[in-house]
Amino acid sequence: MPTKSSYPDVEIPDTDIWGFLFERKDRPYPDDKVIYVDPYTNRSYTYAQVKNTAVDFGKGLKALWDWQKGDVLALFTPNCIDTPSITWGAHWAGGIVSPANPGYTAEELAFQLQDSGAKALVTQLPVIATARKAAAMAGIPEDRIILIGDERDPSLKFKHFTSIRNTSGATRYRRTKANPEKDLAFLVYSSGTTGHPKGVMLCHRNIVANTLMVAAGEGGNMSWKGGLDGNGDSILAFLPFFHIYGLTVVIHQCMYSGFRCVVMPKFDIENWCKIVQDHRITFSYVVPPVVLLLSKHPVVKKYDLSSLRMLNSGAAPLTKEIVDAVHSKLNLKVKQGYGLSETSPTTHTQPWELWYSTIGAVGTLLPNQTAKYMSPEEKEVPAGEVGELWITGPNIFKGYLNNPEGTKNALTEDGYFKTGDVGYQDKDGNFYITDRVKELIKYKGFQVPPAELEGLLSSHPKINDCAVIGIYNKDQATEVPRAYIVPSPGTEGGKGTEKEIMDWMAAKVASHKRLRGGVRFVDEIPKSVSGKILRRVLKIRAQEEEDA
Ligand code: 4UW
Repeated sequence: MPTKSSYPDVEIPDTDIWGFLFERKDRPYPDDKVIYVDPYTNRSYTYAQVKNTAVDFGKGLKALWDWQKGDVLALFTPNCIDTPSITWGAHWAGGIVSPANPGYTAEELAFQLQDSGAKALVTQLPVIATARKAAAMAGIPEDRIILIGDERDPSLKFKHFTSIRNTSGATRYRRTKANPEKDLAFLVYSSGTTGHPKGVMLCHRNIVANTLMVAAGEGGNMSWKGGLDGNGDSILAFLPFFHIYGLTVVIHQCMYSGFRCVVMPKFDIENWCKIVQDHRITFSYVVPPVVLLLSKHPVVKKYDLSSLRMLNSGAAPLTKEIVDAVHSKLNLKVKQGYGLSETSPTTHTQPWELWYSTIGAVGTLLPNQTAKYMSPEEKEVPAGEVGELWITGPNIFKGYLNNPEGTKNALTEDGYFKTGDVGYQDKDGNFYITDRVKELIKYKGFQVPPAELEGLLSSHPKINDCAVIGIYNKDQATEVPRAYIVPSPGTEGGKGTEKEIMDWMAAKVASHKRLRGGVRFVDEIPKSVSGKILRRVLKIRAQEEEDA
């Protein structure tokens, strides 16, 4: 029998994201509540400022480029407190937002711009060179590149979004309402269970539902008011806003619930600790390598982290040893959550009171969802036994953009999404993730699609055949990609060729996709009769090497 969430269902209002955040009757906090704060400049946005900025930006989009329902605005920027207003401004104008990793190469960004059909691109000066190159490759005119952040373009070639707000004649435009179920709000990119990045189509209702589901999962433990210094709960947000975890769980949740959100453009351990101390941060969403760093980095002891009430780790497996280490050393509590881009994202989170008693679990199923575990033959396995996790609920995506086959493989006719993750459930409804059946590698929470790296490697003249797998690196609490390579005839496998290949790849991909697990030369790549790479065989081989 499939498991229904033990939470009561939450009521999902029949509105788009704009209506949900900015037209609601039950907003508990006032207009002047500060929501987004830049800790380096102290620039900030209140609720009312976000709303007004978003409306002005949306009007500017309509006036300047005749923005229509379904037009795509791409974002290519490190975390910035302007991002929420830009995002909701595009929604106000009826648009779809497609955020990209600011570490991408021009080729990687151009792929997303083309695939999503982006009409304009928002970026910041430090990454403008890549943005320009990619825009040119994707056919986006330079005058559709918009800057956000504190820096202005001294040559005035690129418009800052604040000037778009003031486009003449813009005031006459009205909001374009989205159909919550039919109209897309976001196109985020994920490799899914196989292959190259795909556009994950998330509609307005997906995000509205998941924001409410996460609020229910936090179980009333957080508040917009009171607390240590009268700011209510303060969240430290360094997880990238282009990734679904930062996008929904941080940006949308803070706005919905009225939490103060202190935004770091980039993670570094010392600044993270300093900001926790100076801003009396009460909660932070993290990934396992950050929890590990907290447990062992000497700089941590210099700061007062006592305001932290809870950390929430997700995006990759977190071990009990790491949770214990950080708790015994710093008295910090860490609970887990789990989710995927395709589930908007959060499907599970550990209830606060169970953070230690169910350590190792990714949590209980959030409201409005049903889940089951399936055998490789797609038969449901009995409760408690290991299988692939399938989930259904209002947070399940609408399919992959222009990819009916990928969509058909991922979604069943009765609405279940096949996560590609393997695990089991205990008798109390706590879910555990133990393995993956999909190809994905996760480096510090970032997706690395092996097929993409294999495609690139295959074009190298010294490589005859190859396969890429993830190797767990205990010292960094993350998987790292490793390539197994059959050299071309006449090519010597060895240190020189290894370095040559690693450097060649490093120049072609974003930093998180580099072959940090090294290169191994082999005579043959193990494959099934149908030619599919047997990654499990390589994983066992890697484990044997490790143990030797
Ligand atoms: N344990 C083991 C986990 C875990 C995990 C994810 O890049 P995506 O598509 O999406 C994410 C989303 C992470 C996330 C969302 C909401 C949330 O509350 C939370 O909690 C803290 C985390 O990473 O990758 C999805 C894949 O990432 C793996 C798993 O393989 C999944 O299919 N993954 N969380 N706690 N593995």
